[in-house]
Amino acid sequence: MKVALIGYSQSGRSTLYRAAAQGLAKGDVTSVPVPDPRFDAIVAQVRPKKQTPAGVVLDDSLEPISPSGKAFSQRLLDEAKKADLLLHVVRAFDSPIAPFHAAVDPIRDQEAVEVELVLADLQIVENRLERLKRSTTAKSPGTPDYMEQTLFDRIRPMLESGTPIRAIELSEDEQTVVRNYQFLSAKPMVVAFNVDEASAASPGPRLEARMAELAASGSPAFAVSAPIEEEIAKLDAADQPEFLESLGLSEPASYRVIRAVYDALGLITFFTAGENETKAWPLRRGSTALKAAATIHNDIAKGFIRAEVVHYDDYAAAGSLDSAYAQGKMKLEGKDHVIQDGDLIHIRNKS
Ligand SMILES: Nc1nc2c(ncn2[C@@H]2O[C@H](COP(=O)(O)OP(=O)(O)OP(=O)(O)O)[C@@H](O)[C@H]2O)c(=O)[nH]1
Ligand SMILES: [Mg+2]
Repeated sequence: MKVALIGYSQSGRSTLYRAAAQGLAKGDVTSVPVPDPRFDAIVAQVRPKKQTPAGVVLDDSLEPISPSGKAFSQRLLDEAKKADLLLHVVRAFDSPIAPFHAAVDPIRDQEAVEVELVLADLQIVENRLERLKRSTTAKSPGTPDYMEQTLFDRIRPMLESGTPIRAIELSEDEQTVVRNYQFLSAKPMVVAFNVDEASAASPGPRLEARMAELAASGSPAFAVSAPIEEEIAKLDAADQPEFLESLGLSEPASYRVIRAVYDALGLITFFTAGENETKAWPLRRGSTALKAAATIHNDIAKGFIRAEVVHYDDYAAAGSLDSAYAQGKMKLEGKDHVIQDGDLIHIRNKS
C-alpha cells in the first residue's frame, strides 16, 4: 500500500514526510509505523524480543506541482497513478524564508489540485469515449466496451462539473473499470493543511469549515505544523507529553494523519502477541480468518484448523492473554470468520 505525497513546491511535503517517519526516513520512500496505543500496551505487557508495528509506505519522490494555474506534468500524473492514496499537503503558513508562488491561500490551493485531478481524469474519459464511438462492440449490450461507454457517458458530466470519481456511486463492475484506468480522482485522499506554528491547535473558522466539508465528502483533513511535528518526532518519548501540552495538542498531528491514511486505505489491524515477536498486521477490512492466516504465512493458511480470537478490549480488561483465555474471552473461529479491528489472533494449524 503506497501513499504518495502531492502538493505545490515548498508546501512542506518533505518536512511532514520526515515527521511522519518518526526519525526512520530513508531516502524518499519509507515504511512509516502506524501509531497505535493498543499495540504499545500489548508490547508493554508481553515484553517480546522483537516488536513490529503496522506500517504504511510513504512516497515523497513525486515532483512538486508547479505554480497555480498550470496543468500537472505527465510525469507527475504517471507517478501519482501508481499510488493507492494521495496525501495532499497544502501550504497554509506564511514565511519570508520559504517563498511561495502566490499569496498564501490554502483553500484555493486545495481546490485547484482537486480540480486538476478531475480534469486529468476527464481527459482520459473523453479520449476513450472518442475511440469507443468507432467501436462496433460498444454498440452491443453486454460487451465490456458497451459497459465502459455507458459508465463513461454517465460520469463525464459529473467530472465536467468538478465531482471527483471517488464521490460517485459505482457498481462492482464499474469499480473494476475505474481501477484499471487508475483514475486519480478515484483514489482515496487525505489532506494535510500545513499551518503556522501558532495555529496548529486552532486553525481558524475558515479552515475548520473546509476540513469539515472535506471529511464529510470522504477525504479526512487535518491541520498540522510540519516543522513542529518534525521537532516532536526528534524528542525522546518521555519529553513529548510536556511539549505537546504546551502546544495545546493531545498527540502529534502526524499520528492522526497516518491513522486516517491507514483507515482510508481500507485497512484494519490484527495482532499476534508472541514472546519472540509481537506484531501488528495490516489487513483489508472485511477479510476472513483464512486471509489473516495467509497474511502471517502461506503455510499457516494451508494447515488452518481454527483461529483463536480475543478482541483487544477483552484482552485489556483481563490484563493478559492468559487471563482473557481463563475468563472464556477466547473464541474459536473458522476460515470464513470476518476479522475485526483489534483482534488478537493465534492460528491453530496442522504444521
Ligand atoms: N515557517 C514555516 N516554514 C515551513 C513550514 N513547513 C515547511 N516550512 C519550510 O518551508 C520550506 C519547504 O519545506 P519542504 O518540507 O522542503 O517543502 P516541500 O513541499 O517538500 O518542497 P519541495 O519538495 O522542495 O517543493 C523549508 O524551508 C521548510 O523548513 C511551516 O509550517 N512553517
Ligand atoms: Mg520536498
